[in-house]
Amino acid sequence: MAERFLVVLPTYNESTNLPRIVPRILAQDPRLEILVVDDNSPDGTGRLATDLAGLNPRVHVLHRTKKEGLGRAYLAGFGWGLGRDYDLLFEMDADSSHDPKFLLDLIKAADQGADVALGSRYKTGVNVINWPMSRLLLSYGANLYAKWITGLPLTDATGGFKCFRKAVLQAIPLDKVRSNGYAFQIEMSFRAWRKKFRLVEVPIVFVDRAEGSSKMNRGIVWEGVWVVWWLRVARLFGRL
Ligand SMILES: Nc1nc2c(ncn2[C@@H]2O[C@H](COP(=O)(O)OP(=O)(O)OP(=O)(O)O)[C@@H](O)[C@H]2O)c(=O)[nH]1
Ligand SMILES: [Mg+2]
Repeated sequence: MAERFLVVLPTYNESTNLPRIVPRILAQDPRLEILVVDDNSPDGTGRLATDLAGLNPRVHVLHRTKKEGLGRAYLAGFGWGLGRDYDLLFEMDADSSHDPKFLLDLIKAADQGADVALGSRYKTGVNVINWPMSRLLLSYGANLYAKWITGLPLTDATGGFKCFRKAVLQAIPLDKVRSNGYAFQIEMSFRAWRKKFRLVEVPIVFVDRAEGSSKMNRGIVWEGVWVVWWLRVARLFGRL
């Protein structure tokens, strides 16, 4: 059977961005489909997603009742996609920070044997556009910290533009994944790495969102601070 790919696109108040990004994703490769996972956005993004799904059979939507964070949205989307037997499952932001053209690089890395292909902002220098220096330092520092504590061999462990081979998501006990913000990205990659899957980073350029507002908050940063220690300890005791 022909290969099928699913881009899981979590949204919370992305009504300006969603209708722009969807056709750009679909144009990259005919094997790509999209699952919008909307947490009942007050700005009506969910209704827009339903409309887009009605117009194109390659677009699907999962409505959730309340905002539960990025990690929960992805886990619900992965469950949906695994149940429908997609071969590759992608994570991608809907806020236009992730240019759909890099999907082709992720697909290529998977074709060449990567089990997890990860878009990296820091593999070839610093490829971040329009972030204030404070935000860049936070992200860059968080990555050094995560690498130092967990040993995860990645230049960008907190990035959210990724491609998982189906077998990886089947091997990770998704009901045990506990983190939800940027730490969710670290935890997923860490679990895949511990299970000896092949992680390959591909360089991407990240552009700060032009529309809508950031959902980043202090709780998300603090979660990252302790989750890396939990991963390290769990690894020490052979729990991961
Ligand atoms: N369904 C769902 N989507 C979310 C939630 N939080 C963030 N998102 C979406 O996830 C994607 C990435 O979010 P983040 O990058 O963490 O947040 P952000 O608002 O883009 O913040 P920046 O890192 O400042 O760009 C965007 O498409 C958001 O709309 C949530 O709780 N539920
Ligand atoms: Mg963003």
